[in-house]
Amino acid sequence: SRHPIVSALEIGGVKIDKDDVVRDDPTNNVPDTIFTKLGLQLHRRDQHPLGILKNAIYDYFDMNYSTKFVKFDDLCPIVSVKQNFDDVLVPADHVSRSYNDTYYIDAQTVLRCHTSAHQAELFRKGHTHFLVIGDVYRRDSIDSTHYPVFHQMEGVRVFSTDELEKSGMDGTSYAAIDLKKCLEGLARHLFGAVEMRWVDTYFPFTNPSFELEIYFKEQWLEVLGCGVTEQEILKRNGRENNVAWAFGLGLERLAMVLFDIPDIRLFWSTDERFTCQFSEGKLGVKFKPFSKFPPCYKDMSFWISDAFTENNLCEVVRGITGDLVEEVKLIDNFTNKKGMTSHCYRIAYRSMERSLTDDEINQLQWKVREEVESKLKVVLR
Ligand code: FA5
Ligand code: MG
Repeated sequence: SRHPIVSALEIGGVKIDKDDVVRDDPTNNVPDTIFTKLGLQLHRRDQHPLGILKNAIYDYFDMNYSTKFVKFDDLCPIVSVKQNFDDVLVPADHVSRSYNDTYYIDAQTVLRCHTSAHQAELFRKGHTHFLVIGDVYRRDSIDSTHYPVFHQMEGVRVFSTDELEKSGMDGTSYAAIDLKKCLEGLARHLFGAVEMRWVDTYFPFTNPSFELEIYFKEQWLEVLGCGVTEQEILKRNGRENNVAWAFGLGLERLAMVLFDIPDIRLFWSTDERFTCQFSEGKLGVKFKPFSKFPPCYKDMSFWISDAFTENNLCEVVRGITGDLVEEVKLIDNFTNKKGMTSHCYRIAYRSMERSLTDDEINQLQWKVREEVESKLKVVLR
């Protein structure tokens, strides 16, 4: 493996023993491939595109606000279910809480799926202007813009009652306008001119809520979610009379646009031909692909069972192929007269670093077929 296999590590003052984490516990769904990512903290490397981007965002906030945004980039990614979900008002039946979407260490402990997991505690500590940067974890689909470990930056600003009064506006409208201004300014700071648009959306912890999309490679790419903080969160954490905004941005997504990085797997590459292209403080250097290797496609059809989910499929594929898988895509889906449903998935294999042999790919595909059948209780066709 290219990554250090750790058995014990300490992050943000919390000690984690691998033997405690990866064990035969039905409430634990953290595979080894994910565990080995803990503690790597790509966002704290000043030469890495994510570190360069983080520092550029820090600069923007330092330059534009007289009140300093306090920065946290070393908070432990292992958090309680309460921190990750309850504290930000995620309803008890929300899909994001499921074992299909989130990595659970045990029934009460998860790998944070967003940096919003730290909002409540930082409000309680009295912070009014803060940024939280960290690795976050999600069971998700596989393509060039999704990876099960990625990085987010949370930004939160609490307005003083004084400022709100002076504005003469209602607090929510005032905060929403200020939030959009702040993030549009950030986009200009990072990109200069770029095509972007706001989309209304829903988050349990903000109202109203928005997403910002940037036009990249002939598509709209979602780069962040944000909104005006739900009053209930402020109230519970000692800010009864305040109004606040919050955003959570996907660092990889922004870095892909900024540095022209075509595939999210590259952020994990230790290949010098990747790493040597970036240097501290240099924003927007365009990445030059060291060579283009062709993808190889393999299709696989099976009758699904009720318990089948695409996230489970993706995890099996990722577990076998590691970063050699580029995309897993449903290309056919039908139900026969007996009510049996068939799915056909197309798997794209491609290495970012070398060309793969037919033999190598065929062997991977056979292993994938075997494990998909045995682990996911589907019937191959
Ligand atoms: C959130 O995670 C909210 N916590 C953001 C937020 C914070 C909203 C504060 C309001 C207030 P969402 O699930 O949409 O939202 O993720 C935020 C961003 O993370 C996305 O816009 C995207 O840029 C990035 N992202 C999401 N999933 C992935 C993934 N699998 N791989 C890479 N980036 C991802
Ligand atoms: Mg989203």
